[in-house]
Amino acid sequence: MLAELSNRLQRLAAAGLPSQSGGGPVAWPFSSAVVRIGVTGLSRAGKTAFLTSVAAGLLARRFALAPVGASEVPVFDQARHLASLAADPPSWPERTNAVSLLALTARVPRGVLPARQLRLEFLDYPGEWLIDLPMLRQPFASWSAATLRRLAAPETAGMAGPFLAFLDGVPAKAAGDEALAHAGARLYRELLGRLRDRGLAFLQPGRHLMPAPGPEPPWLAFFPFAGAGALQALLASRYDAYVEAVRRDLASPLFADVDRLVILADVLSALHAGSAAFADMRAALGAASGSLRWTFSWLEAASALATLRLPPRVITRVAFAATKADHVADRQRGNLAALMGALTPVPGAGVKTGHFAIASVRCTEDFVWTLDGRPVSAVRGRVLGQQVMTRSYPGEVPDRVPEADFWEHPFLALPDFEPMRLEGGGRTGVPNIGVGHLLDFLLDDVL
Ligand SMILES: Nc1nc2c(ncn2[C@@H]2O[C@H](COP(=O)(O)OP(=O)(O)O)[C@@H](O)[C@H]2O)c(=O)[nH]1
Ligand SMILES: [Mg+2]
Repeated sequence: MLAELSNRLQRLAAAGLPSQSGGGPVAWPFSSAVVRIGVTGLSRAGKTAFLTSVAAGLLARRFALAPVGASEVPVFDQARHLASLAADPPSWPERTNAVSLLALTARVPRGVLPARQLRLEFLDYPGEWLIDLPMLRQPFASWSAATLRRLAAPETAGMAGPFLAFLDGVPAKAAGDEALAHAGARLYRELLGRLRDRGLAFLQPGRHLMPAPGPEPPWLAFFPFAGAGALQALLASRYDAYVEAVRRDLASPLFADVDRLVILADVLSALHAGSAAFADMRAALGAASGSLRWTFSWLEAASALATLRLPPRVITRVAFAATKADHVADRQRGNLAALMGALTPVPGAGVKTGHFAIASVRCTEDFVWTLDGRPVSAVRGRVLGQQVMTRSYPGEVPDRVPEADFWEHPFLALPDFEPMRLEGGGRTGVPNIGVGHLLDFLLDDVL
């Protein structure tokens, strides 16, 4: 316990740097420091591509992959992901699930002081799990009411048919029957999967879509229900257990030690998916950003003291990044970053916030395309499995949340581009847009 406490104290002192003073270099008394960066975003937002590119870039400088010790989090498989990108023809890293950890170290020179051992830990954390944050402040009854209200909206009501029909057949005072609970949970989970495939993002509970590793706990078998009998009580108790697990997760060293955060979102695909999906992504980003405000209650602070553990560190820097920005030309990327800014809530004072448009793994080059006699800034690249170059101009990226008339002209689908060929197996890094800029923002005080 004491060793753990002193360990955490040392980490706090060494790495929990800027915030209060508004940033700026801090004199570090210790000869080693650990900085943990959470990288989050919904499935397909581009987390794996981002981490692969970041790691390749840092490895090409003075960093080395570090052992992760006795960590219980699976290791981010950098070598395999980079090998996919370096293959001929290049392919995208395989889909990954749940959490993983990438650790890198370097000796950082410090002028007259002795060089310091810096350890960067990047935590690949599913955004689906952060979308559960608002549930922490909602009892089962109000969560159910809000969720059922959203499902009844015209955009989703059609897809929700089987689940809503099931609910219609269940009496409000139904008995707490296990088979019924499971049938409802299964229908609800299938519905969440369909809504996700439609491009919707604000889907709770997130662990239905992105289960934690290991056997499924029985309390996952719940669904929104507005009744008032034994079934309602059973579902409510499961909901409470679920929320408790979310709370534990956030307070665990895994997430609680994160002091910087990168939130990735595929904003361009949301523009293509249409206004409902776009509004939904905005709600999801708002929910996930709740983690920035995550602070311990007094009760938790007291119990932290009692167990000699420090309350979690506060997140001091956050980068919101729109990914896959190589789908639009350079001229549009400023708008994309501005749009990302318009979509994300302003965190509290003391949090340094930046908005970016990045491509972790660049696939295209810019070129001027003459469409209907008018020159437009477009991009071209090789589509997966094809030999010829494909041109693409999905549309004009708005620099703010679009007005209703924007949706009258569809924003086109993004082609599945193949990554650019890597030189030397990626040993000199991965061609990208804006990743270095983002890292400077995130780590300029420690690098
Ligand atoms: N054009 C382009 N596509 C990207 C980029 N990053 C990711 N993608 C695409 O998005 C998919 C999902 O990315 P991935 O990193 O696996 O997302 P994750 O589920 O958040 O880990 C990839 O397979 C690519 O097709 C990028 O920088 N440019
Ligand atoms: Mg992944």
